[in-house]
Amino acid sequence: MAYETLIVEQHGAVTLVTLNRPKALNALNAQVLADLEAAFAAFEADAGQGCLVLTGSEKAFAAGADIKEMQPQGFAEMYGPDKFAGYDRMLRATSKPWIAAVSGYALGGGCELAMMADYILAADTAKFGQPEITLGTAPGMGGSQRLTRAVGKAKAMQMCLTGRMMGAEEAERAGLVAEIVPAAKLIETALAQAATIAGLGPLAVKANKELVNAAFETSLSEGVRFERRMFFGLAASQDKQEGMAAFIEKRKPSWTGK
Ligand code: DAK
Repeated sequence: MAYETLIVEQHGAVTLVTLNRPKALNALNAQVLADLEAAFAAFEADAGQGCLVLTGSEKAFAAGADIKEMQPQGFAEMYGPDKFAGYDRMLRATSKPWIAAVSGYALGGGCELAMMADYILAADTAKFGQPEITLGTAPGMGGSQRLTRAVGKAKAMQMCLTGRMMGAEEAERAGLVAEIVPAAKLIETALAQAATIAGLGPLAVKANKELVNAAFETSLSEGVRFERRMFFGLAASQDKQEGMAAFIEKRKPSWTGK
């Protein structure tokens, strides 16, 4: 399928989605969201695809929501159609993992989109920020919440209140990104990590994603209880028998997703 604002390619069991509005530094408008929702739905529905990488250009992952689209919009134009609620729908509907591979600017909605990923891989050129305050507004796609959980109150508050950007090294130190790689190696590294994930047992992959995400929504004791129950559930899967048998027999496991 062809998309107006995305380039979508399959690399084996990995879907690579590239934001493609170079003249607007990949600013997120209604068309980008519609395209992303469709591309993620296609990825989720395709049993042959196990992990997705979302990236932008060398200069910008995404420089935010499209300011030119938003400038004339008031309460009715946003609250009426519940502008950008599609990102929540997209997240809820995606049970398979996806990685944000960020090079250059990830600002405002761009930073928020990257933080929706299961993890962020950053080029050494990456710059993260929530500069909405400089436009007279505030984050609206989870930035104040996810950034605070990722880097803590002090840095999140400072970034939201001043609009300053955080470079890749600071972002890694603060826990916002999993790893920094040279910009020229970003896509190659992201695809390799995604291929590793896609090559593992799909039930275990889904369970691990669900478990880590549960840590953000539950108390510690409830989370640990949920984890133990999930572990028991996985014990009933063929893939768990196969994984352990393969270890004992010193061979590669053959996953069935059952
Ligand atoms: N929107 C629209 N166009 C943008 C853009 C943006 N966010 N960012 C850049 N562009 C466009 C520029 O206007 C310019 O277009 P032309 O003037 O050439 O037509 C082109 O991209 C190149 O940009 P620059 O000439 O500015 O490039 P520089 O290298 O000089 O600067 C920059 C790069 C990233 C520092 C700068 O472009 C910049 O500051 N951009 C804006 C960053 C920003 O403020 N982002 C936050 C946007 S507000 C919502 C939920 C969430 C949100 C909204 C609603 N709901 C729940 C309803 C999110 C809001 C935001 O993200």
